[in-house]
Order: sequence, then structure tokens, then C-alpha cells
Amino acid sequence: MRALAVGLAAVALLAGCGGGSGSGAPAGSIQVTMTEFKFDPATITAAHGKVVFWLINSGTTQHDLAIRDSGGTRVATSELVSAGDTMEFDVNEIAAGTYAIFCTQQGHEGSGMKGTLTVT
Ligand SMILES: [Cu+2]
Repeated sequence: MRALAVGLAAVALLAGCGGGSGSGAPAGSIQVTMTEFKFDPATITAAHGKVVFWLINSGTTQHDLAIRDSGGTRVATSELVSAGDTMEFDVNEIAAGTYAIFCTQQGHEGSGMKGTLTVT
């Protein structure tokens, strides 16, 4: 019964995200591939408002994607994505501006796991 309950919760989460195919990238999402130690692409442009990222961890360790504004404040952080996994990362409201993206895992940003997000 426990496995069934978890499965139903996952279905509810997917449905709550507005659909899509269910297994691939959500419609309109920005695909970002994470490896040691970079984001691809590292330079991202998005429209203000809600931004949906589709994170693909093609690396061999856990990564995440965090967003920091020009004042140094972290405005959003994804959950950790396990090696080989994918994850939708929704940022519900983001204002126009220039942001840094980075991985919060120890040493990753310093090793090059960072980039730029321009919101228009
Ligand atoms: Cu990382």
C-alpha cells in the first residue's frame, strides 16, 4: 500500500504542474544539463514571471541549481538532483534583471558550476 500511495502522490504532483507529456520536459521549460562542473547552457535568458527549468543531471554526483540576484541574495534553489535523474524546477515569480546561477554543493561553484540568467 505504501508504494501505491507514493505513486499516487507523484501522479498528483505531475498533474498539478500543468500537464506535459508526463515523462519529458514540461512545455515551455528551459532545459539545463548539469555535469561536473558546469551548466549547459551556462548563459540563459528567460521572460519575467514564472520560469520553469528542466534539470538534467548527466553527471556522476548530486547537483542543484540556485539563483542569486545582483545584490547577492539567493532567490530560489532547486531540490538536489541525483546523478542520472531529471527534475522540474519552478520559479514562480522572478523580476527582470541579471542573476547568477550556481550549484550549492560544496566546491561546485568554485569549480565552474555557475552561469548567468538574464530575465527580461
Ligand atoms: Cu554541482
